[in-house]
Amino acid sequence: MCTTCGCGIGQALIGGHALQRSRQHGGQMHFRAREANEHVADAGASRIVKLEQDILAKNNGYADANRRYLSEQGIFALNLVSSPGSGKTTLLVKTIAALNGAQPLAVIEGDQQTDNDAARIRSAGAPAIQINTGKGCHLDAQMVGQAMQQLGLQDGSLLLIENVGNLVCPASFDLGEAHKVVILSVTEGEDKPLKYPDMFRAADIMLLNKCDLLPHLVFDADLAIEYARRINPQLQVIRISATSGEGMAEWLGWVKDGCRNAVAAKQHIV
Ligand SMILES: Nc1nc2c(ncn2[C@@H]2O[C@H](COP(=O)(O)OP(=O)(O)O)[C@@H](O)[C@H]2O)c(=O)[nH]1
Ligand SMILES: [Mg+2]
Repeated sequence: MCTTCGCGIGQALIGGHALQRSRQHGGQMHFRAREANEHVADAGASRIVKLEQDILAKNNGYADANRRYLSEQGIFALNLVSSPGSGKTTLLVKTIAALNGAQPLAVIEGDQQTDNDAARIRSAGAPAIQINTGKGCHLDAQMVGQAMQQLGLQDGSLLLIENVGNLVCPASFDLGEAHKVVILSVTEGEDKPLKYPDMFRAADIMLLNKCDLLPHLVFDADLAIEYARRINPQLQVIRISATSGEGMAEWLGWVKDGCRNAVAAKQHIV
């Protein structure tokens, strides 16, 4: 359970044969105790829903401020979300190398502990701020706003935000980014979009990473994409390999278009 956002508390459904058997074999006392507990749980759940709404409303205020600032500076911000280990930092390092100084950019790294990823980004030649969320399972807009101030972003920059590796909570938290980019790697199984639909609904683009490993795995890439589009029919998909470079040109083209559009939109504001 998430101890910072309280996400999902009271919403769990526990089912299956084992539970039905235990209900049938449970005595009357046990059943009554369950009902009483359920009432307490209902009251608690409604308080938690209110708490969740308050947390998200507060976050949305900070996200709006971030978005306003980003659009006024012509900054294109992407929020990279995925399970741990799908290849976010590797992709960022390769993206920084491919852009080769032609595009001003900066990175905000989110992890529960360590500044390993920020160190990897700095070694690749880009400024990076590490946010450690401790028990927290996601970045929020206030943290990102503070990190943006510390970075002192140049106008017309690309801002790459690597969220905490988690396919659940980061879906709910708007950081003020232009797009959420969900990364699904081919080692994770085709069904993740169905199991974690909120994230695939919240994203505008999915990078199907580690495609270099497909010859060695039992993984149906077409099926994974079909599942993702079942959740989000508008989802754009690029098949990539951050290590072999497959699909990187298409990804970089998409990023550069976004940067150009952000700068053009800024000129409209002024
Ligand atoms: N084969 C293969 N491995 C990859 C690829 N991208 C990342 N990896 C590996 O996946 C592991 C996790 O990568 P990392 O970038 O740290 O993932 P993150 O936790 O999402 O930031 C590392 O061992 C990477 O070398 C890829 O495209 N192909
Ligand atoms: Mg990482």
